[in-house]
Amino acid sequence: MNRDQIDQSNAGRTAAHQRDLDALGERLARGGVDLDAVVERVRRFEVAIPSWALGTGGTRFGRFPGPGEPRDVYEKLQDVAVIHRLTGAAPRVSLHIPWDEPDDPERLRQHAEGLGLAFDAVNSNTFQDQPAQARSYKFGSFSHTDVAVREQAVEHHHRVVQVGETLGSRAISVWLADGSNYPGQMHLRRSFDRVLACLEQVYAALPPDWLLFTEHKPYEPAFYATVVQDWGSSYLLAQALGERARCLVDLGHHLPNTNIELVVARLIGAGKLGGFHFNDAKYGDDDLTAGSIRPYQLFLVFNELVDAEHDQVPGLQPAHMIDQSHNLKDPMEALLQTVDQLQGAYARALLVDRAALDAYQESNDVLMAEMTLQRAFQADVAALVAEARRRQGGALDPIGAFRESGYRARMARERVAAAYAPPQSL
Ligand code: PSV
Ligand code: MN
Repeated sequence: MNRDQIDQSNAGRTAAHQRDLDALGERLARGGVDLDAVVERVRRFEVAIPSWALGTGGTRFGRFPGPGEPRDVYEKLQDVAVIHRLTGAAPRVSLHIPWDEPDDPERLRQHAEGLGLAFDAVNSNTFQDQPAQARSYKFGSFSHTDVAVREQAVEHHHRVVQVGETLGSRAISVWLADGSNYPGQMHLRRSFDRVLACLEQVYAALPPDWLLFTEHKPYEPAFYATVVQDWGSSYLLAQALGERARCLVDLGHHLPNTNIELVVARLIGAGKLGGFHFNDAKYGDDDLTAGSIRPYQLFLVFNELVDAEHDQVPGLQPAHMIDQSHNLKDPMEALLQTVDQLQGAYARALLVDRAALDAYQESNDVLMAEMTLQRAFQADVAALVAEARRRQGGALDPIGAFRESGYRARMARERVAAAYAPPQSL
């Protein structure tokens, strides 16, 4: 994917785009909104691509790989570079270790740099056993009753941080599968204390400019009690660890009907919002494309972020990361669609008339307060987002340009389907 291909793809779309943009600009100006200022903020929006989302995911029933999928971490970076070129908004990769552990981290860092990419948070994995591993995580890692298992898990985290340092990462995301399937199996208080004690060791050994993110999840694989099951437990851990420990909100990690924007607001208020794993869900941790099932919820989450920015809440710089599993869509197309959805939700949140909303809230004008949000949510921001991408050197229509480029077909020829099977995403 080169400059010419993007320019060519944009050329045929420019005239119609300009007309749409002018119409939107005129409509926004009537409401006192400067289109250009909003475009500039959307232009600066960035999100990290997870190394585990470039290959087809799967369910426990099967996986249906597509042609031309990446076979190693270098090919994954090649795909991310294409996504970044098309969107101008995906300059970082979040690596899962050991799934995508590089043989030579320095070489991978240089390779990424050559592609215009860098590394976001590194992810640890103590939810699976690895081939040469001495002890099993079957009954937990940080919460395990056997101190030797806990030590092994802590050691793994030290290694992940070490790899991340070479890559230039500045954070580690810790999601633990630890939990129990049956009442009585696990001591509910002691298991939490053991997790905290292990995290304290990881936190104490972090480089001084690093953050530690704790990620909660209510169930799966543990079906009775997960140790870090909700934002309350995550907050307790982050609070006990210290200033550089924050909570990570994966949008798919909540029980049905949880008000996720309220969770986000609480964490912002407590100074503990570390970042996001963006995705969407209908039932559980479905890892679907962001905005595909509950677009209003995604908008309301961004509304909390923009509102906090507007109030200049100190120290708020949440990491934007995607965590999805693409079982049916071409993973690259699904990621292009996701970046667009996130930019769209952000753009709509920027259109909220905050002064009016404040006034309606103060005067208890329920209907107008709600309508102020809905007006922004219902705005057609496609041209605005396309313009932000164009100014970043990206494509007006990333999926159109991707299909026209024939990239996937070329990869299908070049990446001969060796026996490579990416790890099944959880
Ligand atoms: C767990 O379901 C999770 O959300 C964690 O972030 C893991 O790192 C990721 O999925 C693995 O697919
Ligand atoms: Mn996640």
